[in-house]
Amino acid sequence: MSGAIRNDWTRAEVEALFSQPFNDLLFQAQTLHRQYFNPNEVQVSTLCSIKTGACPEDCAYCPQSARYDTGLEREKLMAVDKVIEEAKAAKASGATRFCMGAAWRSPKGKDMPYVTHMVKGVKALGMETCMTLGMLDVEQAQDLKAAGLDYYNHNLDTSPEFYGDIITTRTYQDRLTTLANVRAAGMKVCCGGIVGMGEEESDRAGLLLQLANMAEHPESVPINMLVRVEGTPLADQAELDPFDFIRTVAVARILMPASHVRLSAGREEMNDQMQALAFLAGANSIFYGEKLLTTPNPEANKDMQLFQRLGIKPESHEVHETEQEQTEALLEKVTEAQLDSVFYNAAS
Ligand code: SAM
Ligand code: DTB
Ligand code: SF4
Repeated sequence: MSGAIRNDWTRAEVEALFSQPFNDLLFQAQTLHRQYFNPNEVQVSTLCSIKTGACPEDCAYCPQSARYDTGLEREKLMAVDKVIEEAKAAKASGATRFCMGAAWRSPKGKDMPYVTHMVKGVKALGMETCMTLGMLDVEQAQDLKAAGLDYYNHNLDTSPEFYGDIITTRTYQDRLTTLANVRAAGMKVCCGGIVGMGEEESDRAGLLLQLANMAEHPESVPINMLVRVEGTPLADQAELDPFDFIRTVAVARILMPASHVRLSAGREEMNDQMQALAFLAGANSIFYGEKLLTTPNPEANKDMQLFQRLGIKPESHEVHETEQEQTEALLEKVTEAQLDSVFYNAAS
């Protein structure tokens, strides 16, 4: 295994990686990981749900779909200044990237001024910005890029073959089109999926094959373990074998050696040993803070204790002077008056 970046993986190669003995797979993943990254650093992102619940889509895993009774309280789009306060708190507790998520099929025209102000305000704090707002058209992607958005998260979730069992309201191709629009606008891509939805190993291989054969690998690859939420169609899904989750992380690391692989949702149900194995398999990013979007995540100090026990340091995000100057200029445009007036009230 040379460690070169490849975009021509075959299904047989990916399935062979999954079939290896666990120790061989982990050794290979960790060896490659060390060619591209400091193995003792983990990137830290914090999530913020800027618009919660009442989503028209039918994603079978999701507590925010309006179609399932999950007892979730719906919330309107957050005010811009509140989002910036949350970002400041996330920065103070050590996050370098702030990821804003909305339970939308796609943003509407009237939403765009608010979300672009959020990007400008968070960027001005010197943090990396990420958003996940559903499908984007070409123009929306360009507007977000112009506002300074660094990353856009849009997951493929699973293999093309299993996808129709999980979501019927948007197609796999819709997702690929959004990802193409994000790339064309010049943003970094955050794209991954969920393990533990009842898929076969061949579906995990199918998802990773899609990601690894993109013309450019996603810079960030979130691997979520299904959070089984009462009221969703997947609430009673059988528990996943933890080693199958770790295998998926390891194969992602081998296929996309220069990408950050994020140990994403599901950490609340993982013990410290499992998380340590995920880091050994090549995961080098986490969501940090006691809430994901709507479900619990380990408390920040518990994560810091784990980092300390494992000798892991949070990866720093160097803000270069020119970048800082640019963001300060952006902040000047987001005047106090604008922030105060941007109190968005329409339910969307
Ligand atoms: N509405 C937007 C969309 O779907 O594109 C953005 C937010 S959505 C909550 C972002 C991602 O969170 C989904 O694509 C899915 O991978 C992940 N997710 C949602 N619910 C989850 C759950 N119960 N367990 C694990 N991952 C989940
Ligand atoms: C991703 O892949 N996982 C995050 C983020 N991208 C937006 C979301 C996880 C959501 C878990 C369920 C919830 O908290 O609502
Ligand atoms: Fe809506 Fe996103 Fe949840 Fe699907 S995953 S129901 S699009 S919030």
